Amino acid sequence: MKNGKLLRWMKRAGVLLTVAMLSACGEEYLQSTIDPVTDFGEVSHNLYVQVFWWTMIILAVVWALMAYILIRFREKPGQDRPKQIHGHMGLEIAWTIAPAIIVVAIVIPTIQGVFETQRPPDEDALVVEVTGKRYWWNFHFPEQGVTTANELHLPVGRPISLRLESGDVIHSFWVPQLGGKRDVNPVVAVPEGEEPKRNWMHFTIKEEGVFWGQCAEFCGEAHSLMGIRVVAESEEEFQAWLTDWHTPAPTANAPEPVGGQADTERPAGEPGAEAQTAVNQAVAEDPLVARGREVFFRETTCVLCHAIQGTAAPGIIGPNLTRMGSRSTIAAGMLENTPENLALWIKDPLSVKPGSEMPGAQYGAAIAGVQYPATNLNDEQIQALAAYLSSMR
Ligand code: HEC
Ligand SMILES: [Cu+2]
Repeated sequence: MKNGKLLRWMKRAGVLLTVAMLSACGEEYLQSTIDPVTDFGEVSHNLYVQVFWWTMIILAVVWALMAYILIRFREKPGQDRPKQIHGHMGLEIAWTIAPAIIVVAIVIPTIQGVFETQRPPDEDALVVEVTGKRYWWNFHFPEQGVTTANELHLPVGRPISLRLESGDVIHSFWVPQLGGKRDVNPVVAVPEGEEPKRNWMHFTIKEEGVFWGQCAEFCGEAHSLMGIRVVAESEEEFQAWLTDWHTPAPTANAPEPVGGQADTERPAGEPGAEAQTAVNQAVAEDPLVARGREVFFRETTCVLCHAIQGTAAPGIIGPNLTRMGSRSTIAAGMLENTPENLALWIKDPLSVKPGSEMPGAQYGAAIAGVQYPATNLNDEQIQALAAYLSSMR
């Protein structure tokens, strides 16, 4: 390449690079590692910042030396061969000791950080048992008696300890703004009386917000589609969410016929009239929702795998669907939670998430070696199911 051509090419590349860099500004990054919101996240972020500045110092020193050498020792016209040297004790010592000091300066805070983030759980911490499964996340609050999936509500300003374990293969829990990745391992059997080894993760969240994460250990076909959302909210909002979870959504169960007189009208003023009004109001619910409830509990297999708190649905193979309508996404972050998308998911989950282990209308699924049949649902049943699940907010 001629010099002029090379220069033009470099100019163009420079412009492109600048445009690319500028266009990266101002975006919202859902999984940023450089914007920690917990003490745990800050430990690794501070380390990252320290190492960054060390490398910047090294870069500056190397470039400064290079510039000095290029100018100071450049060949001058008529110059003799420069003095030849072999080895320089002072230099050898300097370039051995300087990097050693830098390595020690990085190692000390690294080891401190490892111990700080691997400590035993705090006594008063809010414990959440996190179970990674192909390809979704189960979140169980043992003290609060709450089980939910994929969307984890947590309070800010309180120590939290996540106990990580896998229901099948190795996964890794990673919500970058909360902190580093941590392996989610299957629990290995131990002699009686011993506590099986599990990984923990401890942090206190400092900011409200929704923080996105992702399984970070290859676990199978839909590994990259195994998202996590952490909803960090105030203590009051978190308590309200717990209470909601324990209170069945108004549409979760069929309205109870009051006093066994559900279908006879009573004129106002007569005994039982008030109860009758209540029944009539309850019966006025969306017929599609009522139909969906009927399909869910009587016409298909959903309850084999899914539970809904406060109803007769007991399944534990798939995600707990309590207050499903209030989740913002479906299937570990794959779809926005709308009735249309729910219908799509129930009909044909593999079209949404290839590799998923939920059976569709036309095909079954194998979970842990057990084959579950296709649900064989028609579109009317599917629309109704979607309306029922959406109604539970
Ligand atoms: C054989 C067990 C099984 C059956 C039967 C089953 N599901 Fe699922 N379901 C799953 C699994 C496993 C997932 C998680 C899939 C994933 O995200 O990879 C799931 C996910 C879901 C989700 C998404 C939950 C979330 O947290 O986003 C909904 C909604 C759902 N199922 C509804 C239903 C309905 C309605 C039926 C009945 C027609 C049904 N499922 C039948 C196993 C099952
Ligand atoms: Cu994975």
